[in-house]
Amino acid sequence: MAIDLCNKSPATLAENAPGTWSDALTSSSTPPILLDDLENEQSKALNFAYRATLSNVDPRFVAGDPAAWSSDFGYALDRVAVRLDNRTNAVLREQALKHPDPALREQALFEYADRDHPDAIELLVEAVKHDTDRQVRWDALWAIEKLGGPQAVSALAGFLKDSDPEIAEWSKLFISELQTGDPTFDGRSAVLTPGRTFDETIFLLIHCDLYVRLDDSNQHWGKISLAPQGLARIYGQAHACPNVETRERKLVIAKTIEGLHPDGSPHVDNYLFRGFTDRTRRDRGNFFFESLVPRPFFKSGHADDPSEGIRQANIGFARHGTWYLEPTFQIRESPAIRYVRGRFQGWGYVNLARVAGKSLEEILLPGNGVLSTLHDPEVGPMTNAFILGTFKGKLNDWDGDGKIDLNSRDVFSTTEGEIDTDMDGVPDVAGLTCCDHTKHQLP
Ligand SMILES: [Ca+2]
Ligand SMILES: [Ca+2]
Repeated sequence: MAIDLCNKSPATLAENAPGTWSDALTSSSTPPILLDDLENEQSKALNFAYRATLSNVDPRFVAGDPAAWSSDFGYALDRVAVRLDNRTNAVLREQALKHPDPALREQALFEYADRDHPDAIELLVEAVKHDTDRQVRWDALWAIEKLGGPQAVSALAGFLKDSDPEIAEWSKLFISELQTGDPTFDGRSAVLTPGRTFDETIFLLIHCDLYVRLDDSNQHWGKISLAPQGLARIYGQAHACPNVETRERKLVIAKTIEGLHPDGSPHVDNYLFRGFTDRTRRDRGNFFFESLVPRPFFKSGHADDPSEGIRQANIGFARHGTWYLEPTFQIRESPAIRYVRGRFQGWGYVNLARVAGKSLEEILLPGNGVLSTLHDPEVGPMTNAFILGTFKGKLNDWDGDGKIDLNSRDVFSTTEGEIDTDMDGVPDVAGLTCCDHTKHQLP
């Protein structure tokens, strides 16, 4: 979450003197959108009327109840937590562009951006320009959006005509979010893959901060910021899998970890969420969803490693945000979700003995971190990480035929979140939502 605070403090703004939005955006490829040009709903959603007041009045006039605006636990922890990644800035810059592993290049980029250095956008632009991995490229674009401001809009504009249509569309989308709060998309058409369990399989980019309680005093906190590919490697790559008829109250997040099972098969870990969705607007839905799933908790802190014991526990997780519908993509006469964004929060266990003194290469391993719960007599006291972050997902053209693929991604889940390896809609084992570790144990 801290990267979302970067570049926005009064001190930073005073020092970098951004001037006016229209003076800062002079390129014809990204003409400035003025406040007066925003739709009423957009400026309301961005709370501009409130923020614009802040510079002119004593803040106490507009503050009111601090319970409503200064209770963000993540931001409170961010102020006091020490970085567990202690690489120097020079090492980060080097690894961001040159590390052979794309997940570690990306991790270095996000860590550098999280430190709020003035040249962070420059470094991210270098990566988007030259990296050979498209995920590093679109994740770096997202980090630029998080840093925000007109400098970010100008940087993103450099990729509007990228030869990779997803890079070009992400740039367009992020620019629009920074200028108006709402996404915009390109004009491609979409296709449905027949015979799939889900109407849509939306690949999610997830960024999070793990705040680790380092001892019982509650006075020492560590922070690990995970970029999307590093998070996917440890906890699994997630896809949101909505079906039109049920999406406003029920959703499967299908997750797979690669490289965990000795036989090379993906480790499947599916989460069924339920919740509320506000549908007062035709073009979008605001949602708050929660999951509560039975899981074997590995006391080693490593998925599938039973060496320190296992406890069956119920793991909770919350996600909330907004999805946007695309009227030109129709599924059974309803518009498809083209884009989703939001925040999530959960609990985890980091085995500190297992990560202490290790390099990031040794920590960023498949399954090397587990989700947890506070509501279990054995697992609860071990829980030491508060996990919170943001996610974004848009539909992509995955096979490069020029058409956006609504549901072509392989996700191994039934509509109830049960594992379905052959994707025929029938579960492998009724009620089983996470791979059985006794069949896939680590060597
Ligand atoms: Ca396609
Ligand atoms: Ca099946």
